[in-house]
Amino acid sequence: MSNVSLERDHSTTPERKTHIKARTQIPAVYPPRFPVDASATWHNTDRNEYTPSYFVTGKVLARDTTLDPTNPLMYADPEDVSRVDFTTRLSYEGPILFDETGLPLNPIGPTGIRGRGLLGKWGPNHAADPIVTRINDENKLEMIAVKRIDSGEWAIPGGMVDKGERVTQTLQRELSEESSANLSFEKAVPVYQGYVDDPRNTDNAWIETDAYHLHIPSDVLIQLAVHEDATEETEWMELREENIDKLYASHADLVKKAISMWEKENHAYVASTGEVNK
Ligand code: RP5
Repeated sequence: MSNVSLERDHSTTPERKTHIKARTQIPAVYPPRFPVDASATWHNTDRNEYTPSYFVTGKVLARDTTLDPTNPLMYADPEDVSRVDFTTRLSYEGPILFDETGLPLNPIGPTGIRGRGLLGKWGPNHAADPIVTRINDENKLEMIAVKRIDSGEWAIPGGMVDKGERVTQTLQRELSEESSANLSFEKAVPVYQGYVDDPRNTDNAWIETDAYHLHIPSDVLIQLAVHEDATEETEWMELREENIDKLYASHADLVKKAISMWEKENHAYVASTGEVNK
């Protein structure tokens, strides 16, 4: 264990990340979250008054890699956190902090639920998000989007980084599994690395992502289709403001950042209707 200090106080630093869904939303199987104020940090939370439920799903416990180390379907840490080697676990948010019982602490602050919930790893759970855009026949910017089975929300076709996988491989694999599109991300533009405001996050397990943007020429033929049990629907979604704002977790922020970088690079302007002006 590398650090037990709780001195970092994100509430007063300008880089405090969005932490709304991780405090106020829950997947259907979670117990209610203990109420947590928007300004709450580990620094200013009274541990005697803060008494959230502890929750981990049966699926996470059953997928413990130590139960069957050679089985590729196993992805979760053991429930006993003292068996996890945190020296090799990277968080993009800085050194991982721990509470007095050895549980890693969400780098942005309390979430109102302890344990891992639906997340397999104690601490950061690494994901990758492929933002694929093109300009459609109506001169509007559009993105490959998927409708998630768990929440019914539209999202970037992202997913978790598998053990030993490079992020560019995850981007290609997840896009293909969720939308059938097969594209290389070797030349994609890095957009964001860090904490994601995901409704599955807990005090002790959270998602961090690597988001990349790939803008493809309009004449590249791409057939979209849902395959595997990953998503309900997939489509080219026009990047109108109201579509972007409804995206899952932190995806609206990721897409907005990708658009703004693309505008600068291409001396272009994308209107709130998605229309591209060069
Ligand atoms: C989000 O969860 C990430 O941005 C990524 O898109 C996604 C990964 O989880 P799964 O799609 O694998 O459930 O927070």
